[in-house]
Amino acid sequence: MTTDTRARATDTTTTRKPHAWPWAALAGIVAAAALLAVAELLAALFARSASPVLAVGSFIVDIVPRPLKELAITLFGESDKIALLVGVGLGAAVAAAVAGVLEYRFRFVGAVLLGIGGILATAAIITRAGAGALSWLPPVVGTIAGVAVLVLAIGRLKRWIGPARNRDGETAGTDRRQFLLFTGLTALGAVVVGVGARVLNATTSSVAAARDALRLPSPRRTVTVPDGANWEIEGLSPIITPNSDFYRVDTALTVPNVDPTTWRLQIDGMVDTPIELSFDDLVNRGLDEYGVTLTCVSNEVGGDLVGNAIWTGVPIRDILRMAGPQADADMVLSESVDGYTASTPLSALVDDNLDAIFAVAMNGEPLPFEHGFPVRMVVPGLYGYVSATKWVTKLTVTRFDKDEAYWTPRGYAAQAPIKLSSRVDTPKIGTPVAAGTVTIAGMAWAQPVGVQKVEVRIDDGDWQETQLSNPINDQSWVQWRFDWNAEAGSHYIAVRATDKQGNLQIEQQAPIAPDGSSGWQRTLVTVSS
Ligand SMILES: Nc1nc2c(c(=O)[nH]1)N[C@H]1C(S)=C(S)[C@@H](COP(=O)(O)O)O[C@H]1N2
Ligand SMILES: [Mo]
Repeated sequence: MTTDTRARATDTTTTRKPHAWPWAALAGIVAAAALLAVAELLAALFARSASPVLAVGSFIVDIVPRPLKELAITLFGESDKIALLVGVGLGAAVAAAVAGVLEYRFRFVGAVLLGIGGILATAAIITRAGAGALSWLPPVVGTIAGVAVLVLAIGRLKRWIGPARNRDGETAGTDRRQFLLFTGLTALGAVVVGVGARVLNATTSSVAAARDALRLPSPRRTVTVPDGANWEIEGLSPIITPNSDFYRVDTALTVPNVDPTTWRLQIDGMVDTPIELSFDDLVNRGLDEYGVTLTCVSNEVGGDLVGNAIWTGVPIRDILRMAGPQADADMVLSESVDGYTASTPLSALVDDNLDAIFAVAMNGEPLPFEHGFPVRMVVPGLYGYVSATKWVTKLTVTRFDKDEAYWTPRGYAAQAPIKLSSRVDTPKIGTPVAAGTVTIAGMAWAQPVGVQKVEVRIDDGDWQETQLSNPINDQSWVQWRFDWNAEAGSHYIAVRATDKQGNLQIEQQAPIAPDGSSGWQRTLVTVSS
Protein backbone atom coordinates (compact mmCIF):
# COMPACT_ATOMS: atom_id res chain seq x y z
CA MET A 1 0.00 0.00 0.00
CA THR A 2 2.58 2.48 1.17
CA THR A 3 4.92 1.66 -1.67
CA ASP A 4 2.06 2.09 -4.08
CA THR A 5 1.19 5.53 -2.85
CA ARG A 6 4.77 6.67 -2.95
CA ALA A 7 5.14 5.45 -6.52
CA ARG A 8 2.04 7.31 -7.55
CA ALA A 9 3.21 10.47 -5.85
CA THR A 10 6.48 10.35 -7.76
CA ASP A 11 4.60 9.77 -10.99
CA THR A 12 2.41 12.76 -10.38
CA THR A 13 5.42 15.00 -9.80
CA THR A 14 7.00 13.69 -12.98
CA THR A 15 3.95 14.33 -15.16
CA ARG A 16 3.32 17.71 -13.56
CA LYS A 17 6.94 18.70 -13.96
CA PRO A 18 6.76 22.13 -15.64
CA HIS A 19 8.92 23.04 -18.62
CA ALA A 20 12.19 24.42 -17.37
CA TRP A 21 13.07 26.61 -20.34
CA PRO A 22 10.58 29.46 -19.85
CA TRP A 23 11.72 29.68 -16.22
CA ALA A 24 15.37 29.59 -17.25
CA ALA A 25 14.72 32.35 -19.79
CA LEU A 26 12.97 34.38 -17.08
CA ALA A 27 15.95 33.86 -14.77
CA GLY A 28 18.21 35.19 -17.54
CA ILE A 29 16.11 38.32 -17.97
CA VAL A 30 16.01 38.91 -14.21
CA ALA A 31 19.80 38.53 -14.04
CA ALA A 32 20.20 41.12 -16.81
CA ALA A 33 17.79 43.43 -14.99
CA ALA A 34 19.89 43.07 -11.84
CA LEU A 35 23.02 43.85 -13.87
CA LEU A 36 21.47 47.02 -15.23
CA ALA A 37 19.99 48.14 -11.92
CA VAL A 38 23.27 47.78 -10.03
CA ALA A 39 25.13 49.55 -12.83
CA GLU A 40 22.58 52.38 -13.00
CA LEU A 41 22.73 52.83 -9.22
CA LEU A 42 26.52 53.03 -9.19
CA ALA A 43 26.41 55.33 -12.21
CA ALA A 44 24.00 57.66 -10.42
CA LEU A 45 26.27 57.69 -7.36
CA PHE A 46 29.78 57.72 -8.81
CA ALA A 47 29.90 58.14 -12.57
CA ARG A 48 26.97 59.91 -14.17
CA SER A 49 28.09 59.35 -17.73
CA ALA A 50 28.44 55.58 -17.31
CA SER A 51 24.83 54.47 -17.74
CA PRO A 52 25.10 51.16 -19.64
CA VAL A 53 21.75 51.51 -21.45
CA LEU A 54 22.65 54.94 -22.77
CA ALA A 55 26.26 54.11 -23.55
CA VAL A 56 25.30 51.05 -25.56
CA GLY A 57 22.55 53.05 -27.27
CA SER A 58 24.98 55.84 -28.14
CA PHE A 59 27.48 53.33 -29.43
CA ILE A 60 24.80 51.92 -31.73
CA VAL A 61 23.76 55.42 -32.86
CA ASP A 62 27.34 55.98 -34.02
CA ILE A 63 27.80 52.67 -35.83
CA VAL A 64 24.46 52.24 -37.66
CA PRO A 65 24.81 53.02 -41.37
CA ARG A 66 23.13 56.09 -42.81
CA PRO A 67 20.21 54.40 -44.65
CA LEU A 68 19.18 52.71 -41.40
CA LYS A 69 19.40 56.01 -39.53
CA GLU A 70 17.27 57.72 -42.17
CA LEU A 71 14.77 54.86 -42.02
CA ALA A 72 14.57 55.23 -38.23
CA ILE A 73 13.94 58.97 -38.55
CA THR A 74 11.30 58.35 -41.24
CA LEU A 75 9.56 55.67 -39.17
CA PHE A 76 9.78 57.23 -35.73
CA GLY A 77 10.46 60.93 -36.39
CA GLU A 78 11.50 62.79 -33.26
CA SER A 79 10.91 59.57 -31.25
CA ASP A 80 13.76 57.84 -33.09
CA LYS A 81 15.89 57.81 -29.93
CA ILE A 82 13.15 56.22 -27.87
CA ALA A 83 12.64 53.65 -30.62
CA LEU A 84 16.37 52.90 -30.51
CA LEU A 85 16.34 52.43 -26.73
CA VAL A 86 13.32 50.14 -26.96
CA GLY A 87 15.11 48.18 -29.69
CA VAL A 88 18.28 47.88 -27.59
CA GLY A 89 16.13 46.81 -24.61
CA LEU A 90 14.32 44.11 -26.57
CA GLY A 91 17.57 42.83 -28.05
CA ALA A 92 19.16 42.67 -24.60
CA ALA A 93 16.11 40.87 -23.18
CA VAL A 94 16.26 38.20 -25.89
CA ALA A 95 20.01 37.73 -25.38
CA ALA A 96 19.49 37.47 -21.62
CA ALA A 97 16.73 34.87 -22.07
CA VAL A 98 19.07 32.83 -24.26
CA ALA A 99 21.80 33.14 -21.61
CA GLY A 100 19.35 31.82 -19.00
CA VAL A 101 18.40 28.79 -21.09
CA LEU A 102 22.05 28.04 -21.89
CA GLU A 103 23.01 28.31 -18.23
CA TYR A 104 20.31 25.78 -17.41
CA ARG A 105 21.48 23.36 -20.09
CA PHE A 106 25.24 23.88 -19.78
CA ARG A 107 26.48 25.10 -16.46
CA PHE A 108 28.38 28.45 -16.61
CA VAL A 109 27.89 28.89 -20.36
CA GLY A 110 25.08 31.39 -19.77
CA ALA A 111 27.13 33.09 -17.08
CA VAL A 112 30.03 33.48 -19.50
CA LEU A 113 27.66 34.88 -22.14
CA LEU A 114 26.28 37.44 -19.70
CA GLY A 115 29.84 38.28 -18.69
CA ILE A 116 30.78 38.91 -22.33
CA GLY A 117 27.75 41.19 -22.67
CA GLY A 118 28.93 43.09 -19.61
CA ILE A 119 32.47 43.41 -21.00
CA LEU A 120 31.12 44.76 -24.30
CA ALA A 121 28.95 47.30 -22.44
CA THR A 122 32.00 48.29 -20.36
CA ALA A 123 34.00 48.79 -23.55
CA ALA A 124 31.21 50.95 -25.02
CA ILE A 125 31.17 53.04 -21.84
CA ILE A 126 34.86 53.64 -21.28
CA THR A 127 35.60 54.46 -24.92
CA ARG A 128 32.96 57.21 -25.08
CA ALA A 129 34.07 60.82 -25.09
CA GLY A 130 33.56 62.34 -21.66
CA ALA A 131 33.97 59.02 -19.83
CA GLY A 132 35.26 59.66 -16.31
CA ALA A 133 37.98 57.83 -14.37
CA LEU A 134 35.38 55.70 -12.55
CA SER A 135 33.19 54.91 -15.52
CA TRP A 136 34.33 51.27 -15.62
CA LEU A 137 32.95 50.70 -12.12
CA PRO A 138 29.17 50.58 -12.75
CA PRO A 139 29.23 48.09 -15.65
CA VAL A 140 31.88 45.85 -14.03
CA VAL A 141 30.15 45.60 -10.64
CA GLY A 142 26.79 45.33 -12.42
CA THR A 143 28.08 42.41 -14.48
CA ILE A 144 29.37 40.61 -11.38
CA ALA A 145 25.95 41.06 -9.73
CA GLY A 146 24.13 39.89 -12.86
CA VAL A 147 26.28 36.76 -13.21
CA ALA A 148 25.78 35.94 -9.53
CA VAL A 149 22.00 36.29 -9.85
CA LEU A 150 22.00 34.05 -12.92
CA VAL A 151 24.04 31.27 -11.30
CA LEU A 152 22.00 31.38 -8.08
CA ALA A 153 18.63 31.50 -9.85
CA ILE A 154 19.46 28.63 -12.21
CA GLY A 155 20.77 26.58 -9.24
CA ARG A 156 17.41 27.02 -7.52
CA LEU A 157 15.58 26.22 -10.73
CA LYS A 158 17.50 22.95 -11.07
CA ARG A 159 16.66 22.00 -7.53
CA TRP A 160 13.00 22.60 -8.34
CA ILE A 161 12.71 21.19 -11.85
CA GLY A 162 16.08 19.98 -13.09
CA PRO A 163 17.65 16.52 -13.03
CA ALA A 164 18.84 17.16 -9.48
CA ARG A 165 15.35 17.99 -8.28
CA ASN A 166 14.01 16.67 -5.06
CA ARG A 167 11.59 13.76 -5.56
CA ASP A 168 9.87 14.44 -2.31
CA GLY A 169 6.63 16.37 -2.91
CA GLU A 170 7.05 18.46 0.22
CA THR A 171 10.58 19.64 -0.55
CA ALA A 172 9.69 20.12 -4.22
CA GLY A 173 7.16 22.71 -3.14
CA THR A 174 9.79 24.44 -1.03
CA ASP A 175 12.24 24.42 -3.95
CA ARG A 176 9.64 25.96 -6.23
CA ARG A 177 8.89 28.65 -3.67
CA GLN A 178 12.57 29.34 -3.23
CA PHE A 179 13.13 29.83 -6.95
CA LEU A 180 10.07 32.03 -7.38
CA LEU A 181 10.86 34.05 -4.28
CA PHE A 182 14.47 34.58 -5.33
CA THR A 183 13.72 35.63 -8.90
CA GLY A 184 10.61 37.60 -7.88
CA LEU A 185 12.38 39.60 -5.20
CA THR A 186 15.42 40.17 -7.40
CA ALA A 187 13.18 41.38 -10.23
CA LEU A 188 11.30 43.71 -7.91
CA GLY A 189 14.52 45.02 -6.42
CA ALA A 190 16.00 45.57 -9.87
CA VAL A 191 13.00 47.56 -11.06
CA VAL A 192 12.86 49.71 -7.92
CA VAL A 193 16.63 50.34 -7.80
CA GLY A 194 16.97 50.79 -11.57
CA VAL A 195 14.09 53.23 -11.95
CA GLY A 196 15.06 55.02 -8.74
CA ALA A 197 18.65 55.43 -9.93
CA ARG A 198 17.58 56.82 -13.31
CA VAL A 199 15.23 59.29 -11.64
CA LEU A 200 17.95 60.24 -9.16
CA ASN A 201 20.39 60.70 -12.01
CA ALA A 202 17.99 62.87 -13.98
CA THR A 203 16.65 65.05 -11.16
CA THR A 204 19.63 65.76 -8.96
CA SER A 205 21.77 67.31 -11.64
CA SER A 206 23.70 70.14 -10.09
CA VAL A 207 24.01 71.62 -13.55
CA ALA A 208 20.28 72.47 -13.56
CA ALA A 209 20.90 74.56 -10.45
CA ALA A 210 23.95 76.14 -12.07
CA ARG A 211 21.85 77.16 -15.07
CA ASP A 212 19.12 78.62 -12.86
CA ALA A 213 21.70 80.61 -10.94
CA LEU A 214 23.49 81.88 -14.03
CA ARG A 215 23.41 85.66 -14.48
CA LEU A 216 24.75 86.71 -17.84
CA PRO A 217 25.98 90.24 -18.51
CA SER A 218 23.32 92.20 -20.41
CA PRO A 219 23.93 92.34 -24.14
CA ARG A 220 25.42 95.63 -25.31
CA ARG A 221 23.63 95.52 -28.64
CA THR A 222 20.19 93.95 -28.87
CA VAL A 223 18.12 92.82 -31.83
CA THR A 224 14.74 94.47 -32.21
CA VAL A 225 12.05 92.73 -34.15
CA PRO A 226 10.83 95.51 -36.47
CA ASP A 227 7.17 96.38 -36.91
CA GLY A 228 5.56 94.25 -39.56
CA ALA A 229 8.07 91.42 -39.06
CA ASN A 230 5.60 89.03 -37.55
CA TRP A 231 2.12 88.43 -38.93
CA GLU A 232 -0.17 86.47 -36.71
CA ILE A 233 -1.89 84.23 -39.20
CA GLU A 234 -3.47 80.96 -38.12
CA GLY A 235 -1.07 78.13 -39.02
CA LEU A 236 1.83 80.45 -39.93
CA SER A 237 5.09 80.03 -37.96
CA PRO A 238 6.04 82.96 -35.72
CA ILE A 239 9.14 84.86 -36.85
CA ILE A 240 10.90 84.04 -33.57
CA THR A 241 10.63 80.35 -32.70
CA PRO A 242 10.01 79.89 -28.97
CA ASN A 243 12.72 77.76 -27.33
CA SER A 244 10.19 75.08 -26.41
CA ASP A 245 9.15 74.72 -30.07
CA PHE A 246 12.65 74.90 -31.53
CA TYR A 247 13.56 71.76 -33.45
CA ARG A 248 16.24 69.57 -31.92
CA VAL A 249 18.66 67.40 -33.85
CA ASP A 250 21.72 65.70 -32.38
CA THR A 251 23.32 62.34 -31.82
CA ALA A 252 23.16 62.64 -28.01
CA LEU A 253 20.95 60.04 -26.32
CA THR A 254 21.05 62.00 -23.09
CA VAL A 255 21.60 65.69 -23.06
CA PRO A 256 25.16 66.35 -21.87
CA ASN A 257 25.38 67.99 -18.44
CA VAL A 258 28.06 70.63 -18.61
CA ASP A 259 28.82 72.78 -15.59
CA PRO A 260 29.65 76.33 -16.75
CA THR A 261 32.09 76.80 -13.87
CA THR A 262 34.27 73.92 -15.04
CA TRP A 263 33.60 74.36 -18.77
CA ARG A 264 36.65 75.26 -20.85
CA LEU A 265 37.07 76.18 -24.46
CA GLN A 266 40.34 75.00 -25.93
CA ILE A 267 41.69 76.27 -29.23
CA ASP A 268 44.64 74.49 -30.74
CA GLY A 269 45.93 72.89 -33.94
CA MET A 270 47.37 75.17 -36.62
CA VAL A 271 47.54 78.28 -34.46
CA ASP A 272 50.39 80.49 -33.25
CA THR A 273 49.34 80.22 -29.59
CA PRO A 274 46.97 77.55 -28.31
CA ILE A 275 44.53 79.12 -25.83
CA GLU A 276 42.04 78.05 -23.21
CA LEU A 277 39.07 80.14 -22.02
CA SER A 278 36.69 79.77 -19.11
CA PHE A 279 33.00 80.64 -19.33
CA ASP A 280 33.68 83.95 -17.55
CA ASP A 281 36.57 84.74 -19.90
CA LEU A 282 34.15 84.28 -22.77
CA VAL A 283 31.14 86.27 -21.54
CA ASN A 284 33.29 89.03 -20.01
CA ARG A 285 34.44 89.94 -23.50
CA GLY A 286 31.00 91.48 -23.88
CA LEU A 287 27.82 90.00 -25.28
CA ASP A 288 25.72 91.07 -28.23
CA GLU A 289 22.51 89.74 -29.74
CA TYR A 290 22.25 88.20 -33.21
CA GLY A 291 19.14 87.03 -35.05
CA VAL A 292 19.96 83.84 -36.97
CA THR A 293 17.84 81.13 -38.56
CA LEU A 294 19.25 77.64 -38.01
CA THR A 295 18.55 74.92 -40.58
CA CYS A 296 19.16 71.18 -40.54
CA VAL A 297 20.54 69.39 -43.59
CA SER A 298 17.88 66.73 -42.91
CA ASN A 299 15.08 69.22 -43.56
CA GLU A 300 12.95 67.94 -46.43
CA VAL A 301 11.25 70.33 -48.83
CA GLY A 302 8.32 71.72 -46.81
CA GLY A 303 9.82 70.37 -43.55
CA ASP A 304 10.12 71.93 -40.13
CA LEU A 305 13.76 71.29 -39.14
CA VAL A 306 14.40 75.01 -39.22
CA GLY A 307 13.93 77.69 -36.59
CA ASN A 308 14.82 81.28 -35.85
CA ALA A 309 16.10 82.69 -32.58
CA ILE A 310 17.80 85.73 -31.11
CA TRP A 311 21.14 84.38 -29.92
CA THR A 312 23.37 86.17 -27.42
CA GLY A 313 27.06 85.58 -27.83
CA VAL A 314 30.60 86.51 -28.76
CA PRO A 315 31.99 86.55 -32.32
CA ILE A 316 34.11 83.44 -32.95
CA ARG A 317 36.56 85.53 -35.06
CA ASP A 318 37.58 87.54 -31.97
CA ILE A 319 38.46 84.36 -30.08
CA LEU A 320 40.16 82.70 -33.05
CA ARG A 321 42.32 85.77 -33.57
CA MET A 322 43.64 85.47 -30.01
CA ALA A 323 45.06 82.09 -31.04
CA GLY A 324 46.22 83.24 -34.49
CA PRO A 325 45.24 80.70 -37.17
CA GLN A 326 48.09 79.88 -39.55
CA ALA A 327 47.95 80.88 -43.21
CA ASP A 328 47.63 77.40 -44.68
CA ALA A 329 44.72 76.34 -42.42
CA ASP A 330 41.28 76.21 -44.06
CA MET A 331 39.04 74.38 -41.60
CA VAL A 332 38.00 74.48 -37.96
CA LEU A 333 36.98 71.20 -36.40
CA SER A 334 34.70 72.01 -33.47
CA GLU A 335 34.14 69.36 -30.85
CA SER A 336 31.40 68.82 -28.32
CA VAL A 337 31.90 67.35 -24.83
CA ASP A 338 30.25 64.16 -26.13
CA GLY A 339 32.74 63.77 -28.98
CA TYR A 340 30.52 65.07 -31.79
CA THR A 341 32.49 67.08 -34.35
CA ALA A 342 31.70 69.55 -37.15
CA SER A 343 33.94 70.88 -39.92
CA THR A 344 33.49 74.57 -40.68
CA PRO A 345 35.47 76.55 -43.26
CA LEU A 346 37.88 78.82 -41.38
CA SER A 347 36.85 81.64 -43.72
CA ALA A 348 33.23 81.49 -42.47
CA LEU A 349 34.43 81.90 -38.87
CA VAL A 350 36.83 84.82 -39.36
CA ASP A 351 34.74 86.83 -41.88
CA ASP A 352 34.12 90.36 -40.58
CA ASN A 353 30.86 90.53 -42.52
CA LEU A 354 29.41 87.30 -41.18
CA ASP A 355 28.65 87.00 -37.49
CA ALA A 356 29.60 83.46 -36.53
CA ILE A 357 29.23 83.33 -32.76
CA PHE A 358 29.70 81.34 -29.60
CA ALA A 359 26.15 81.62 -28.26
CA VAL A 360 25.38 81.47 -24.54
CA ALA A 361 21.74 82.53 -24.62
CA MET A 362 18.74 81.83 -26.82
CA ASN A 363 15.76 84.18 -26.93
CA GLY A 364 16.85 85.92 -23.74
CA GLU A 365 17.59 82.96 -21.52
CA PRO A 366 20.69 80.81 -20.98
CA LEU A 367 20.83 78.11 -23.67
CA PRO A 368 18.40 75.29 -22.90
CA PHE A 369 20.26 72.05 -22.14
CA GLU A 370 19.04 70.43 -25.38
CA HIS A 371 20.31 73.39 -27.39
CA GLY A 372 23.87 73.26 -26.12
CA PHE A 373 24.19 74.71 -22.58
CA PRO A 374 26.43 76.41 -21.70
CA VAL A 375 27.99 77.28 -25.10
CA ARG A 376 27.24 76.40 -28.72
CA MET A 377 28.23 77.71 -32.12
CA VAL A 378 25.88 79.50 -34.50
CA VAL A 379 27.10 80.28 -38.01
CA PRO A 380 24.75 82.09 -40.43
CA GLY A 381 24.32 80.33 -43.77
CA LEU A 382 25.75 76.89 -42.97
CA TYR A 383 23.72 73.79 -42.12
CA GLY A 384 23.79 72.91 -38.43
CA TYR A 385 25.82 69.73 -38.84
CA VAL A 386 28.81 71.63 -40.24
CA SER A 387 28.66 74.62 -37.94
CA ALA A 388 26.29 74.69 -34.98
CA THR A 389 28.16 72.46 -32.50
CA LYS A 390 26.31 72.31 -29.19
CA TRP A 391 28.10 71.79 -25.84
CA VAL A 392 31.21 72.94 -27.72
CA THR A 393 34.47 72.61 -25.82
CA LYS A 394 37.25 72.57 -28.39
CA LEU A 395 38.23 74.06 -31.74
CA THR A 396 41.06 72.54 -33.73
CA VAL A 397 42.32 74.75 -36.53
CA THR A 398 43.22 72.35 -39.33
CA ARG A 399 42.72 71.54 -43.01
CA PHE A 400 39.91 69.77 -44.90
CA ASP A 401 42.51 67.42 -46.40
CA LYS A 402 43.77 66.47 -42.93
CA ASP A 403 40.69 66.06 -40.72
CA GLU A 404 37.06 65.10 -41.05
CA ALA A 405 33.95 65.61 -38.92
CA TYR A 406 31.33 63.20 -37.52
CA TRP A 407 29.00 63.18 -40.54
CA THR A 408 31.64 63.24 -43.29
CA PRO A 409 32.39 59.49 -43.37
CA ARG A 410 28.65 58.90 -42.94
CA GLY A 411 27.65 60.18 -46.36
CA TYR A 412 27.33 63.94 -45.89
CA ALA A 413 29.38 66.68 -47.50
CA ALA A 414 32.29 68.17 -45.56
CA GLN A 415 31.06 71.65 -46.51
CA ALA A 416 27.39 72.56 -46.77
CA PRO A 417 25.95 76.04 -47.25
CA ILE A 418 22.19 76.24 -46.58
CA LYS A 419 20.17 76.07 -49.81
CA LEU A 420 17.75 78.97 -50.16
CA SER A 421 14.26 77.68 -49.61
CA SER A 422 10.58 78.45 -49.08
CA ARG A 423 7.68 76.51 -47.66
CA VAL A 424 3.90 76.71 -47.30
CA ASP A 425 2.65 76.74 -43.69
CA THR A 426 -1.04 77.32 -44.42
CA PRO A 427 -3.36 75.99 -45.78
CA LYS A 428 -2.12 72.59 -44.70
CA ILE A 429 -2.44 69.57 -46.90
CA GLY A 430 -5.49 67.56 -45.81
CA THR A 431 -7.20 70.54 -44.17
CA PRO A 432 -9.96 71.71 -46.54
CA VAL A 433 -10.66 75.44 -46.81
CA ALA A 434 -13.84 77.26 -47.79
CA ALA A 435 -14.12 79.00 -51.16
CA GLY A 436 -13.51 82.74 -51.15
CA THR A 437 -10.48 84.67 -49.98
CA VAL A 438 -7.92 82.27 -48.52
CA THR A 439 -4.61 83.50 -47.15
CA ILE A 440 -1.74 81.32 -48.27
CA ALA A 441 1.31 81.94 -46.08
CA GLY A 442 4.65 80.43 -45.21
CA MET A 443 8.31 80.99 -44.51
CA ALA A 444 11.36 81.58 -46.71
CA TRP A 445 15.06 81.72 -45.86
CA ALA A 446 18.25 82.56 -47.72
CA GLN A 447 20.90 82.97 -45.01
CA PRO A 448 23.12 84.99 -45.12
CA VAL A 449 22.06 86.80 -48.29
CA GLY A 450 18.42 87.50 -47.51
CA VAL A 451 15.18 86.83 -49.35
CA GLN A 452 14.31 89.17 -52.21
CA LYS A 453 10.97 87.72 -53.23
CA VAL A 454 8.68 84.72 -52.88
CA GLU A 455 6.30 83.67 -55.63
CA VAL A 456 3.36 81.29 -55.66
CA ARG A 457 1.67 79.50 -58.49
CA ILE A 458 -1.85 78.07 -58.34
CA ASP A 459 -2.25 74.99 -60.53
CA ASP A 460 -0.80 75.84 -63.96
CA GLY A 461 -1.24 79.59 -63.57
CA ASP A 462 1.42 82.28 -63.64
CA TRP A 463 3.90 82.83 -60.84
CA GLN A 464 2.60 85.65 -58.67
CA GLU A 465 4.66 87.64 -56.20
CA THR A 466 3.68 87.42 -52.55
CA GLN A 467 3.99 90.00 -49.79
CA LEU A 468 6.97 89.61 -47.44
CA SER A 469 7.05 90.47 -43.76
CA ASN A 470 9.56 93.10 -42.68
CA PRO A 471 12.82 91.13 -42.31
CA ILE A 472 14.75 91.16 -39.02
CA ASN A 473 17.98 90.86 -41.04
CA ASP A 474 19.38 88.78 -43.88
CA GLN A 475 20.37 85.96 -41.52
CA SER A 476 16.76 85.41 -40.42
CA TRP A 477 13.89 83.93 -42.33
CA VAL A 478 10.85 85.96 -43.43
CA GLN A 479 7.16 85.26 -43.59
CA TRP A 480 5.33 85.57 -46.89
CA ARG A 481 1.59 85.77 -47.61
CA PHE A 482 -0.74 85.78 -50.58
CA ASP A 483 -4.47 86.38 -50.63
CA TRP A 484 -5.98 83.90 -53.00
CA ASN A 485 -9.48 83.91 -54.41
CA ALA A 486 -10.08 80.19 -54.02
CA GLU A 487 -12.61 78.38 -56.13
CA ALA A 488 -14.13 75.04 -55.15
CA GLY A 489 -12.15 71.99 -56.15
CA SER A 490 -8.64 70.64 -55.70
CA HIS A 491 -5.72 72.93 -56.37
CA TYR A 492 -1.96 72.73 -56.33
CA ILE A 493 -0.05 75.53 -54.68
CA ALA A 494 3.63 75.80 -55.56
CA VAL A 495 6.12 78.18 -53.97
CA ARG A 496 9.64 79.38 -54.78
CA ALA A 497 11.96 82.06 -53.45
CA THR A 498 14.64 84.28 -54.92
CA ASP A 499 17.50 85.64 -52.82
CA LYS A 500 18.87 89.17 -52.82
CA GLN A 501 21.63 88.18 -55.27
CA GLY A 502 18.97 87.14 -57.76
CA ASN A 503 19.42 83.38 -57.32
CA LEU A 504 16.22 81.43 -57.83
CA GLN A 505 15.49 78.52 -55.50
CA ILE A 506 16.62 75.26 -57.16
CA GLU A 507 13.68 73.56 -58.91
CA GLN A 508 15.46 70.21 -59.28
CA GLN A 509 14.53 67.84 -56.46
CA ALA A 510 17.38 66.48 -54.36
CA PRO A 511 17.39 64.25 -51.28
CA ILE A 512 18.83 65.51 -47.98
CA ALA A 513 22.11 63.61 -48.45
CA PRO A 514 24.81 64.60 -49.16
CA ASP A 515 24.28 68.36 -48.81
CA GLY A 516 20.61 69.24 -48.29
CA SER A 517 17.29 68.82 -50.08
CA SER A 518 16.15 71.03 -52.93
CA GLY A 519 13.02 71.45 -55.04
CA TRP A 520 9.92 73.65 -55.09
CA GLN A 521 7.25 72.61 -52.63
CA ARG A 522 3.93 71.77 -54.28
CA THR A 523 1.02 71.21 -51.96
CA LEU A 524 -2.52 70.06 -52.66
CA VAL A 525 -5.43 72.04 -51.22
CA THR A 526 -9.07 71.08 -51.23
CA VAL A 527 -11.50 74.00 -51.45
CA SER A 528 -15.10 73.29 -50.48
CA SER A 529 -17.88 75.34 -52.04
N1 LIG B 1 27.14 68.30 -30.01
C1 LIG B 1 26.34 68.27 -31.08
N2 LIG B 1 26.05 69.43 -31.71
C2 LIG B 1 25.24 69.44 -32.78
C3 LIG B 1 24.70 68.24 -33.28
C4 LIG B 1 25.02 67.03 -32.62
O1 LIG B 1 24.60 65.93 -32.99
N3 LIG B 1 25.83 67.09 -31.51
N4 LIG B 1 23.87 68.27 -34.37
C5 LIG B 1 23.96 69.42 -35.27
C6 LIG B 1 22.85 69.50 -36.19
S1 LIG B 1 22.75 68.29 -37.37
C7 LIG B 1 21.96 70.53 -36.19
S2 LIG B 1 20.84 70.71 -37.43
C8 LIG B 1 21.93 71.52 -35.08
C9 LIG B 1 20.57 71.57 -34.46
O2 LIG B 1 20.56 72.44 -33.37
P1 LIG B 1 19.30 72.45 -32.41
O3 LIG B 1 19.10 71.04 -31.92
O4 LIG B 1 19.60 73.42 -31.33
O5 LIG B 1 18.14 72.89 -33.25
O6 LIG B 1 22.87 71.18 -34.07
C10 LIG B 1 24.12 70.75 -34.54
N5 LIG B 1 24.98 70.63 -33.40
MO1 LIG C 1 21.22 68.90 -38.84
